[in-house]
This record gives sequence, structure tokens and C-alpha cells, in this order.
Amino acid sequence: MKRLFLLTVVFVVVLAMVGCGAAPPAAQSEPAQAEQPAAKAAQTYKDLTVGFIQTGSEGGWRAANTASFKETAEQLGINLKFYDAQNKLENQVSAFHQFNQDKDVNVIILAALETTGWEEVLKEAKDAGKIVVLEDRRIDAPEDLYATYIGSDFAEEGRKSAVEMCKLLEGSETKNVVELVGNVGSSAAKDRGQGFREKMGECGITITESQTANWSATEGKQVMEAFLKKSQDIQGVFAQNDEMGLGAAQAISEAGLKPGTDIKILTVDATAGAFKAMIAGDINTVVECNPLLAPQVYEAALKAVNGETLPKWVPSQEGVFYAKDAETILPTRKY
Ligand code: GYE
Repeated sequence: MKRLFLLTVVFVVVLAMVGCGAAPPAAQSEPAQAEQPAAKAAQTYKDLTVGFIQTGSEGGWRAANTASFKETAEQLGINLKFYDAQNKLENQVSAFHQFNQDKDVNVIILAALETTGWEEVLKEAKDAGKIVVLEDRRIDAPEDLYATYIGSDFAEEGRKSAVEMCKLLEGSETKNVVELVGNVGSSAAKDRGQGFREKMGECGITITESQTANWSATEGKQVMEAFLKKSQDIQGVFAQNDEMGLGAAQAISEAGLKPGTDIKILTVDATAGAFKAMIAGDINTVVECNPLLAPQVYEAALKAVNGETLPKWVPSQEGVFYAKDAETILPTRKY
């Protein structure tokens, strides 16, 4: 009896202990979930205020590039602050600084006149929380200072140009080529020249003259006139853009020679002006460089504003056009 009584007491005590001590751990109420800040609503194109720094207005390609950005901004409802630097580097740098100070601007797009001189304003932009996207021209700066670069593979355009010039000079005993160069210091001019030199040796081309004509038809004519005064032993012209090639064709005609026949002409860009010159027989071959970059660039800017990491370079897809096809293709061209 006593034993039973003791056991009962022990049993009751244990029960009690279990009861009061370790109440089944109440569902560990997750520490009250700190209110997760509502996920930041994704920004839309209408939330973008873009400070756009253009090189200037040096020709058909640039006009198409500028129109692409203005028209696409209109369509997407982007607030665009467009700056034309009149082809002066110092204007571009001070505009960049201005946009860094501008509280409304959340994206800065740059078409750089030259590859160097950008680190200070890029660091300032980063500190100011601005998204920077490079369009058209690459620059020499640490990649973490900009979101992405959307533009052509200029070196590849140069390589293509040499391969095509070899075809044009096939069978020619001498292959003396003169080069009309874009603005000194720009990635387009540097890389196209380097790419051409990488491939020209494959058919024994010699560059006998090379000089900048700053992307302009007027200077292209003047520089070609000077080349022809020095020597008419020229079989080809490598013009780094259409305008300079059109200027060279004029100089060749005025020197009593036939452009496209006595002296072959190859240009880069593929603007409507070059197609018309191909139809006229003055220009033989054109390597394309696409100026209609705005949709890609604005899409990249929006992704970056919404925190997406982008590839550092998105090269454009481009072709080559021949005089024999120019009449058919011209009506399909957008610029
Ligand atoms: O070839 C030329 C323009 O940066 C690709 O600049 C551009 C070049 C283009 O002035 O026509």
C-alpha cells in the first residue's frame, strides 16, 4: 500500500514537472519577422531621367544616332536631357560633371569623343549613384565605373575593310592605299586603323599615307587633294567613314581620275549617302556601322537601374555592302 502510495506520489510529481517545466515548446514563434521592407517597385522607362552626352553633329551617321535616341526616348516616355558637345572633349567632361550634380538625372549615357580622361567624372557619378552606360564608342576606364558599353567592334570593321580592299585590288601590281582617319584619340579611329593593319598584309597592301580628316567630307577632300599632289601612285582609299570617302571621291574626280575605277574607294558606316555614291560608281564597297543603338541602350539602362548586372560589352551586328547591290538595298535602309 505504502509502496503504491509512494509510486503514485512520484508519478504525480513527474507529471507535474513535465507539465510546468517543458511545456511543449510553444511553436517557436519566429521572432516577429522584422517587417520586410516592401520590395522596391521596379522602375519603368517613365522613371528614367537621362543625361545624354553626344559627340557633336559631324555627319550622317551621327545624325542617325542622335535621332535614334531622341525618337526612342519620346516613344518610351523617358525624360531626355540631350547635350551636343560640338566635338569638344572639354565640353563633354563638363557636361558629365553637370549631370552628376543634377538630382533628377539617374542615368548618364556617353558617346565619348576620346578614350581617355573619364575616371574622375565616372567616380563622381558612382558616388552620386548615377547609372552610366557607354554608347557607340568605348573608353579606357575600369569596368566597374560603368554598367555596360553598347557599340560596334571597330577593330572587326577595320579587319573587314582590309579583306574587302584586298578583293578590290585583286590583280593590281601595286597595292598602295591611303587612309583617311577619324578624330584622333577616338576608339573608332584607333581600332579601325589597327584592325585594317592586322589583315592588310594578307594581300600585300601598303598604307602610303594616313591622316585624320575628322569624319568630314570637306577635310576628306582637302587631305586627298594633298595626297594626290604628292603622288598619284595610289590604288585604293580606306576612308574610316562615308563622309571622308565622299570628299576623297570629289578630289579624285577634280584630279582628272575616276573614283571607284582608277582609284578604288572603301568606306565605313553605310549611310544613304554612301549607297548613292555606290550607285554612281564612285564608291566600291561599304562596311556597315549601326547607329540605331537607342532601344538597346535604354533597355540596358533600365535593367541597371533595377539592379541587374549587365555584360560589359554588347557588340552590334553589322554587314558589308557592294556597289552591285546598292540600288536594290538603298530603299530598305533606315539611315
Ligand atoms: O563611323 C562616324 C562618326 O563613332 C562609329 O563617328 C562612330 C563614328 C562613325 O562620326 O561617321
